[in-house]
Amino acid sequence: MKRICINLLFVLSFTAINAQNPIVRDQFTADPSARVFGDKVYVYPSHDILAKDGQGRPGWFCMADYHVFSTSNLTDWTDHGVIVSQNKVKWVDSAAYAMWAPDCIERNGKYYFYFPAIKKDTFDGRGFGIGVAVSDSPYGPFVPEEKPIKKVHGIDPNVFIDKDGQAYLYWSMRNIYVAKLKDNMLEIEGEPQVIANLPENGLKEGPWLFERNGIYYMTFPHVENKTERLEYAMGKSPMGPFSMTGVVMDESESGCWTNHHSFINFKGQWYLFYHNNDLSPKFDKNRSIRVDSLFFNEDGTIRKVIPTFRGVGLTSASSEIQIDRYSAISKSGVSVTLLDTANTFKGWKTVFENKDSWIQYNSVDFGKEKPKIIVIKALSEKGGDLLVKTSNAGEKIIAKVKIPANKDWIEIKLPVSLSVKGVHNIVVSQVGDNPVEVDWISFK
Ligand code: FUB
Repeated sequence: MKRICINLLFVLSFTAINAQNPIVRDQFTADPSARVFGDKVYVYPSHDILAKDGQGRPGWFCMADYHVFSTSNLTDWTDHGVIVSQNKVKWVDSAAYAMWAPDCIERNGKYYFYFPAIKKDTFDGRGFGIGVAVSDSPYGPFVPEEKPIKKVHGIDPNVFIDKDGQAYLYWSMRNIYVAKLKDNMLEIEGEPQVIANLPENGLKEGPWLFERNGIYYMTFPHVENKTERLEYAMGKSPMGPFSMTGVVMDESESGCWTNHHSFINFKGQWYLFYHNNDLSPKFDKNRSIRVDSLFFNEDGTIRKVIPTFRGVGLTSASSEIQIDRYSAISKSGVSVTLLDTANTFKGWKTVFENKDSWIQYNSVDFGKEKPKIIVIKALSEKGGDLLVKTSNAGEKIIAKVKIPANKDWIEIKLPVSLSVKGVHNIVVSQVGDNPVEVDWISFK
């Protein structure tokens, strides 16, 4: 009976979340460490919350626990709930709310979750330490070690296991440090070393080390100008030396001061996970994680990633397609705004203001069954007209949609005029003179 209840609780803690950027829309998430375990991608982010009185430092990051999210298609994400929280770890000062950027890695069937937090005074002085919690599965339950890792003082742990089986721990505290991990994955061997040849001025943090074709990439956020951008250095060994090579992602347009990232190769494609303050435009300590595709040049250098709203993965035609997470947009006449500034978790809407303005949303999967009905959630005070068409494989009209005059949101359903199967890019354009707002479109 006890086991049935526990299993039931576990299932109830799942939350399904859809794709596009940001990938988690019902809570704030930051510092995404993505990992491929088996045939799924797992993301271990920090969990920003809005601080209440007495929770940590006012106006600053506030984080009490960690969730893990998983997906098998990079579109449908599952929230597995809380895996570690500050009040369940003996060495952590649970008044600090400083469970900053974590990482997780698998070794011999065990999952090691590394996390920074502020220590209680009783543990070798205050300040940030890095702890480990261990589990038999990627989504827990994780059991935290009683003490933080000895001789490691800092934040943003990252673990890399080389082809010869040697594991390395990287972390930051002004500089970026590295140390070999012992086989138990819980202690370091020898003394931490500073990674040399990285920029001397401007904060560096959030290291992420990966290897591709014999090249070791030391990647990290760095404040070269006013806010963080993602940079990288290349080397021939996990401990360096590395040579500074370039920029993976420029500073965010939103002005979000931090960025923090990870790289994965999933089913032959490289992806960059990072964060921005999409759901909290006025307070950049409440962030949201994103993912975009990443490509290399022939010489192993990384092509700069331009952040997108569309993100990655296919979007099912039968889901509520958020066209405001667009792939392309006309130069004028159309804009994207929050549906409700008092509750940003409600997402965004597309506002068509001028005739001929348009928005394009790529990779909609119509599957094998041709849809018969299009549904559009829209609002147009004077009544408006939209055209929905495919943009790849020749432009074809899917539906002409008349939006009746209405002061409130309504769902308009009408038959589609084109049979579409498979994956298509779609374009929605304004063909009438009156403004129209769209929340989502869907095909049944
Ligand atoms: O999330 C708190 C801190 O902000 C992280 O540890 C840094 O990398 C930065 O993203």
